[in-house]
Amino acid sequence: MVITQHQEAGLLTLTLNRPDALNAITTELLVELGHALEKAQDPAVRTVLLTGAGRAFSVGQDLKEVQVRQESFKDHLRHYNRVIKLLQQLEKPVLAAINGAAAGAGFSLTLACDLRLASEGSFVTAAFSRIGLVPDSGMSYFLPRIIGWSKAFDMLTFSPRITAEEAFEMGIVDRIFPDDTFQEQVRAFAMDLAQGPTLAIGLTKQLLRRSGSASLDEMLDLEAEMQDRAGQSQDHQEGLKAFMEKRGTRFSGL
Ligand code: LHQ
Repeated sequence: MVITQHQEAGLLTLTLNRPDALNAITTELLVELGHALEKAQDPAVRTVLLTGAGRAFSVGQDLKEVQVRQESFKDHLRHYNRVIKLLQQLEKPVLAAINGAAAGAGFSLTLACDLRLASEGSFVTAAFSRIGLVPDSGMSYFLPRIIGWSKAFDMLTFSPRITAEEAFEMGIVDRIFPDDTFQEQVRAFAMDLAQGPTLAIGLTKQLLRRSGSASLDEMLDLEAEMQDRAGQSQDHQEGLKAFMEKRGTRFSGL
């Protein structure tokens, strides 16, 4: 298996598991990741964490595999695009834990997640321009939305290595944890999130996704629709009750 899966309470951790190849992405890896993300639609999964085994998150497309490819890049990219859409469509928070280098489509995978947690020593790089390619797997969509057009153009044109600290300052990375406690701190963060009001968080994610191309009128209508759904949830009842009783919440994600 090139994707390992571990479920603990509501937290599903998916690990890109080709550490000897710095988790370079193969078709097999994309197919397995797609299956795992489809299964993650199960309501018992309340948060998904995507990370890499060994010293890298992922160095992107396995450039050895792509040299012996049978299909066009356009055809090959359908495997990536499926995974990117699944990450976005999941109605629950999806975290990327960037434990080392995230390059090319490896970086794209992290951008399709809702939050990026980085280890101090990690870095990200677009990489595509260095081999004469254009960004893919959603990078040209997400990056300008996260950091703005000019900064995105700069990163995509020059492909510098952006340290975790620089990425944090640019808004690419949302949390940085020390290398030696990275795994424990990521786990604690993700477990905490998995016990949160994940139904409402999933609906919030949908709202943000739709706001990328909708008008204010459309968003106001959609907010009202989503608020209706959230308002009927057990989590809303629990939130209200906990507030009245002046105690902590025990959300179920239902
Ligand atoms: C690799 C790779 C790699 C194989 C390092 N493949 N071996 C999809 C499909 C269709 C069209 C094209 O687009 C795509 C999406 C893409 O992702 S295209 C972009 C692919 N990725 C890259 O171009 C990144 C290439 N790698 C690098 O720039 C560096 O390796 C980074 C900056 C990621 C890491 O640098 P270092 O930490 O200094 O490591 P290194 O460069 O020494 O690499 C270690 C080994 O890993 C080395 O092998 P070796 O046998 O010499 O130890 C590299 O050849 C190998 N490796 N990336 N993508």
